Amino acid sequence: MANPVVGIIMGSKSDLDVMREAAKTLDEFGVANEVRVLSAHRTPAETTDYLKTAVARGLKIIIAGAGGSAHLAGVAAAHSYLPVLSIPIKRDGHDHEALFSNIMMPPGVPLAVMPENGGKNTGLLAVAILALSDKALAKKYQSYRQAQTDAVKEADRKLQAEGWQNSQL
Ligand code: RP5
Repeated sequence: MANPVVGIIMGSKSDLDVMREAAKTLDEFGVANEVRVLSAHRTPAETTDYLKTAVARGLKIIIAGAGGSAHLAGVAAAHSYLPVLSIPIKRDGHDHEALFSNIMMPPGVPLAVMPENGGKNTGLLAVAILALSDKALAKKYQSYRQAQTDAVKEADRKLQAEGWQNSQL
């Protein structure tokens, strides 16, 4: 995508199912993004280079997803002054090690740690941050949020009208 403002990086191709939700969400809001597989431990040189050039290339936010010991988000925060939103990848048969690793960042280098496998909400948070300085994007984001409010109010209105015993909600 031309002139990306959000860089989405993941430690392995096996993280893609989660990370594509972030990319899809950004696409839906028309936020230019790029998606890369960059591993903190398997491709450290490429990862470092990507992060060190991120600001010069116009990126404003990094979204980083990794599982296991999940170093990638911390490395991203170390090599760039950009805000880093971390998605801890929770794999089947594994525990919460990525989440715990990410939330244990010592004071001084912040990570915004999102829900495990929370690709969609992480994309939305990136939209909300960018919307602070983009009125058109802010309008879209507000409409998106309002649509959810309207849907819940409509569901409640129907429930009250039909009664929970009969409702096909
Ligand atoms: C991490 O290890 C990756 O982010 C991935 O979540 C996990 C497993 O990687 P693969 O062995 O599936 O490549 O570095």
